[in-house]
Amino acid sequence: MKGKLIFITGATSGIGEGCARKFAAMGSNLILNGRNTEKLEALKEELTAQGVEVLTLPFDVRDRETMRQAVDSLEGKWRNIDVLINNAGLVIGMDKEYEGSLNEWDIVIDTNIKALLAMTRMIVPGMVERGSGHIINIGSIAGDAAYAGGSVYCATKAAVKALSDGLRIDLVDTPLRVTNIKPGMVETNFSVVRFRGDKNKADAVYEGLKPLTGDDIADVVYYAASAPAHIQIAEVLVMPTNQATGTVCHRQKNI
Ligand code: NDP
Ligand code: 8X3
Repeated sequence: MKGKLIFITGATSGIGEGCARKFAAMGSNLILNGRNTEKLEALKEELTAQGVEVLTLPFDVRDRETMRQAVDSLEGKWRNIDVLINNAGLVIGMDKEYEGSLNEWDIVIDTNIKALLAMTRMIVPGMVERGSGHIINIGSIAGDAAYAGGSVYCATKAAVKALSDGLRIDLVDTPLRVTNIKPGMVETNFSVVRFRGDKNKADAVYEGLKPLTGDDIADVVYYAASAPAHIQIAEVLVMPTNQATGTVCHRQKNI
């Protein structure tokens, strides 16, 4: 992966940040997206000090026009993206489908589905033209089955599965690869965002078990990206040892 160019959406935290560090450690160059410009610049400084090239591309992935301008602004070698990691995503709340806020769900749907699709639509044609590329979507175990209070989020991650599978079909006559990584519980800022900043509620999600970290998922993403060209890791479901499904896990008192 040395010298390859990796474009990561949502690189300012959690899984995306873990991926940035992992690929940089392996000598890849990076285009890093997120809305928090301060965090993006700090990460750029840290990773360029390790000898890789980093371009920050701050934009809100829900804003298609800004996304278009950002992608169009890429020049020369920065256009030759080898791996697109569609990672930016979130959930807000744990509301019932007949009670929650349509406005909040718009944010979730626009980020998790429409932005992922728009990034794919903008970046993949160049990959097809160059005859190489890998699209890695961060789906979720939540896309496998709905759980209480997860209706809309689960639907968005089911959509990520369908979009990944559909893209794989559309690219079957090319050397391009498509991977859907489906994590279970990963302790990041995800639950803090879900519970609208309530850290206690967020911490309770991981109580009594050892959750995965963003770095754990980055290792899986890297494994898929660095597999030999004839191997397409289509899908990976990865969860903590004490998690069995989206809703079944074992918690102990002293962890
Ligand atoms: P974090 O909250 O730690 O990170 C989310 C990242 O997405 C941040 O970098 C954030 O950056 C970015 N982001 C959110 N909205 C936007 C936006 N509109 N435009 C640009 N960037 C955006 O959560 P995770 O790292 O856990 O989440 C990453 C992905 O992993 C998500 O798709 C999530 O659904 C998925 N996932 C997470 C699991 C978990 O248990 N944590 C399990 C399964 C899947 P910024 O705020 O700077 O814009
Ligand atoms: C995040 C994992 O179980 O909170 O995608 O939905 S879960």
